[in-house]
Amino acid sequence: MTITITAFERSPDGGMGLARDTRVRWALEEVGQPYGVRLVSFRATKEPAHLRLHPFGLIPTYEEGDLALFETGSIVFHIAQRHAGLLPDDGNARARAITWMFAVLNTVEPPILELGTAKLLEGDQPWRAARVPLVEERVRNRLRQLSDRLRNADWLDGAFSAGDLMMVSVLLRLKPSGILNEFPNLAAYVARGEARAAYRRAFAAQLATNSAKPPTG
Ligand SMILES: N[C@@H](CCC(=O)N[C@@H](CS)C(=O)NCC(=O)O)C(=O)O
Repeated sequence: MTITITAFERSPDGGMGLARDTRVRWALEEVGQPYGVRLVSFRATKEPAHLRLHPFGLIPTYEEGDLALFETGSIVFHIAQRHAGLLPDDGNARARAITWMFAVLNTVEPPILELGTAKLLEGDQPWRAARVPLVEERVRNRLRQLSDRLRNADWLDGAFSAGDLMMVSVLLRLKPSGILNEFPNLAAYVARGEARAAYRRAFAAQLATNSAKPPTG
């Protein structure tokens, strides 16, 4: 069955791979599933045709036959359920890997997104100077906890899983801030994720779309 995902025709990051289609591309590459990409403009994501696929007018979406999904957590979980390579066979190990996926989206990603909002979207607000250090400290706190748990392990719980794929994807957002480098084991963990052949293929595919075009800001 053909898989089609959506991505921005011009990612605001100009090809840094931070748009969320990259994590879906990565998951599909890990399990060896070919996919097509329908590129959409920011405006098109707010129009009825796209809103039928994604009620909140965001990317990415995922279509496979008569199945249409949105939300990267759900999409990556679906891919991991359908194909071998992203979730362990053992029931308890599988449940733990899924727990990590939830932890990424509910506990780790929110303060990281908040930092992006405080720095970029609210960058011209009078409270920025006071707010950014507060949010940075919230991010640091989560990273400290994650760093303590990971210690010197390669991955979060045994073999690489969808939990790692989601965690690395979210931590990558912190690279420009420098905060990640305060935690050498996490920086090395992210580098291990980026070094995976499947990630490199996913990154290259999104870059091929975005590098020739100026960022839209
Ligand atoms: N929780 C959603 C977030 C999706 C999301 O925010 N996508 C961004 C691109 S990475 C987007 O479409 N932004 C456009 C907008 O905010 O209008 C997911 O994980 O799929």
